[in-house]
Amino acid sequence: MILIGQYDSPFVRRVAVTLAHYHMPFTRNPLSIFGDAEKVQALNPLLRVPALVLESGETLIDSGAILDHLDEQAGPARALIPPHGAERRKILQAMAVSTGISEKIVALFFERLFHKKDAVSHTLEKRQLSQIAHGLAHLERECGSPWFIDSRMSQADVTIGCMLSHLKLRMPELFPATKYPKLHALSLHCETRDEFVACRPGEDETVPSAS
Ligand SMILES: N[C@@H](CCC(=O)N[C@@H](CS)C(=O)NCC(=O)O)C(=O)O
Repeated sequence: MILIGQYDSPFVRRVAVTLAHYHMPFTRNPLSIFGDAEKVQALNPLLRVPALVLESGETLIDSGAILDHLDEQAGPARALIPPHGAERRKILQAMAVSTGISEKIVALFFERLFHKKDAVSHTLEKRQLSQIAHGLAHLERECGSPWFIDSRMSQADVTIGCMLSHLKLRMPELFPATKYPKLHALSLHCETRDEFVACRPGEDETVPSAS
């Protein structure tokens, strides 16, 4: 399998961490959504990462759909999302909030990157900052210890861990330790795991300047 995309994307990274967790071998093509736009769009009409090229040559897009396939391959006993029940619902809800926060961080980052300071929409910026803060407060309230659902690592941890590392990379000022102590502990817990360490963004995996 070939994973397309850079590890500074929380969506790419959660797929990579999941592949590593399942010990599924893969290689990576760290195409940039900016520098390699034509190549990325040939794989995904939406010009987004991640994409995953399977052994069969089939290409999957969207991290949620890719994770669904990986869980199916791993089987219900190993899957990071249980096949049914209250735990499954709780994990899926946490993932929905977490990916929603990541979408807002990416949108806000691009809003600031591609506009001159006085051209940034402060109405939109205020709304996005509120969505991020309320999303984080919700996850902080719901978070267990040492994992999100207390006893065992799930896809909620992978997705939240990758969302938090991306937030710390792009806008650390939005994540004060005193305000979100449980999420800080969860992030540290995740980042000591082998599968997270194996998928840290390299120094060359950055977004280019807007010019
Ligand atoms: N729902 C998608 C979101 C993927 C996404 O937004 N990826 C970002 C990188 S962090 C991207 O490629 N953005 C480029 C764009 O939308 O123009 C997923 O889960 O894969």
